[in-house]
Amino acid sequence: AANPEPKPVRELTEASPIKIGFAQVGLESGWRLAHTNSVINAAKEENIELIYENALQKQDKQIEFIRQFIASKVDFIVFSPVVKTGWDEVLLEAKQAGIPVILSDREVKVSDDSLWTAYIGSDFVEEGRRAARWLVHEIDDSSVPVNIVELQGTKDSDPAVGRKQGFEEIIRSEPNYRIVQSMQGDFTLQSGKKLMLEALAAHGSDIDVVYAHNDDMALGAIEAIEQYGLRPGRDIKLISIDATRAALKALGTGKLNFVVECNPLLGPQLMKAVKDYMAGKELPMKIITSEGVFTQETAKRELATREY
Ligand code: GZL
Repeated sequence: AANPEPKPVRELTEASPIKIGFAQVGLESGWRLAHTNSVINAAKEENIELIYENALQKQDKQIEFIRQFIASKVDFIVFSPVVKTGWDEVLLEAKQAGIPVILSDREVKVSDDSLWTAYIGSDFVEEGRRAARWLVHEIDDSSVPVNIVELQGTKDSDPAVGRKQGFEEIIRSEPNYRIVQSMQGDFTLQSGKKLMLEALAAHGSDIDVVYAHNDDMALGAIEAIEQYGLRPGRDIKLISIDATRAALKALGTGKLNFVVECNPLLGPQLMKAVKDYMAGKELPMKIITSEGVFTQETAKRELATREY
């Protein structure tokens, strides 16, 4: 038999539009601000009521907000989990309340994947691979030692775990590459600067490359390298991920060497998924956004049109 006609989840009226509870992870980076704005603007476009809460990168606050959304009987819970684990209990409460959960940007690791309905975001492992592939291609010499400092994003977060894994997967086959120091940051400019000052104190000009899990930490590292008296982008190469305007500008001035894009404009795809679900349509479990890379040559052209 043909697929049965999708049956709307409930009647939608002017007085009772779709209501989403959005427990945002924080406001830690330029990328996060663009992500938040994309979700808020897309909800407005679709006349969807969005309750936005900022959890300041604290898991217990995200859980608290999710419980508030369950109590106020929203139609959907949307969040970007600050870390991968520790969500089973509260997501079971959402499931028992019959409220679907959509993961926007980051994934969770739970015992039962029916606890979340869909994931919209990036392939973080591939982002890490792209960063390393460029470096290997750029250096193109297996005889010189390449000493790398890695600035990691929030511990146990989906992007930090994936970006580390992808980068290591590629440099593993390069015997002259070494991560001389891998440091725990939190995706903020301040953490990038602080960690880079420590790395410079320990290794100084032996550092050839900095691999930062996001632009804000790379921009902090640039400040530290200049404060130390070296030239970022020349004495030490820098690679970062996100591709915010600030990073593209640093590419344009030669202080960054390569940037892998991570697309924060997930709002429209999220609202489409919400409307499809309410119309009774099946949602794909994962919707991976398309994203590219930028070099010093391509940064300037991109800056002319980039909205974040
Ligand atoms: C990636 C996102 C990361 C960004 C950071 O999808 O979760 O969190 O790379 C942000 O800038 O803090």
